[in-house]
Amino acid sequence: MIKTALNELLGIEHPVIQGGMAWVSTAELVAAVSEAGGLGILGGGNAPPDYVRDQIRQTKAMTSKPFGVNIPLFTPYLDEILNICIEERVAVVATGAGSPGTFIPQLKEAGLKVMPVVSSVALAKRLERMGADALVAEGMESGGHIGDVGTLPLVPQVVDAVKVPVIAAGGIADGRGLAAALALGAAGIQMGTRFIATTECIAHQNYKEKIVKARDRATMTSGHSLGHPIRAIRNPMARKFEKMERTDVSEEEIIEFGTGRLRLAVEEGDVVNGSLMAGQSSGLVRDIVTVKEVIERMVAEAEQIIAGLQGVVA
Ligand code: TUI
Repeated sequence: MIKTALNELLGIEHPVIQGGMAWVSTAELVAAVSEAGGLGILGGGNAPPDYVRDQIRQTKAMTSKPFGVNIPLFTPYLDEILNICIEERVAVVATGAGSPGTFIPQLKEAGLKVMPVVSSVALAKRLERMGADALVAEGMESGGHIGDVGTLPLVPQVVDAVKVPVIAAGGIADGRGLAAALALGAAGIQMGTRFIATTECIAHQNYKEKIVKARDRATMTSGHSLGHPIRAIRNPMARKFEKMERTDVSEEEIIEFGTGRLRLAVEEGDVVNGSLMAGQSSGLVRDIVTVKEVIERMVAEAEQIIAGLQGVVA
């Protein structure tokens, strides 16, 4: 049993969170994670409000345990989705890709917990002041939209800067990562990539297999010139995107080229033209197993490591 401030704050058994992933973390995955004692988070992406409400209801039908909804701040439906989360009494609202400062009070008044993803100390401090209940400190090892600081230096700096529980994310896929995160002062971890390679995740089998086959240098970043770097598994699509950025293709054209690529990979399994967003932890993922097995293995491994470390102190 690994118990931190996070277990009580979120009403969960293990301090293990499944990061919200657009098109990937649907009701099936989210309910499985929450049922297994972690916290599942629905990926809002830029999906329309009806889709999000339907996913919330489907998740509720599969689990009575707490779960969250991730709202990326670039969604064109921000107000509607916030209202849906309040109406549906979702336990936790997670945010990403921007600052949720202005709407934290309305969510808290409605009794929801707010757990933003941050990739800098400055934003962590600002959001704690504005009422965030916990913060996910996400390093650039993560998949999808990323910041520019690595997990190992970012997490302890955020821990030093705030009092609320800090959740480490980016580069974590097993019990070694969980033990390391706790050693850095984190109250728990969040993983995305590891949860894609599970039987419950609805992502196409081709996507899951790409993660399992990936080794240490399998991912690359692109989108730096647009101000929104993205990490994904290196494939013809990612290479072409990066090349377009280095030539004089207009920003609009590049954005249009990239639109819909994640969904193409997740739903059609197109590993050539789709965007296989995944983190550097892909290299650590060796099998496709159930969510329960991922969590149980990880917690058992971390417990063993932590107990074994006693022997290192002379
Ligand atoms: O949000 C993510 N990762 C994502 S979102 C996403 S959806 C997408 N779909 C298609 C194309 C592109 C994206 C895929 N991956 N992670 C959380 C995260 N948030 N990482 C970094 C940040 C972040 C960055 C800047 C949070 C706040 C921030 O604030 C800037 C400011 O306003 O101060």
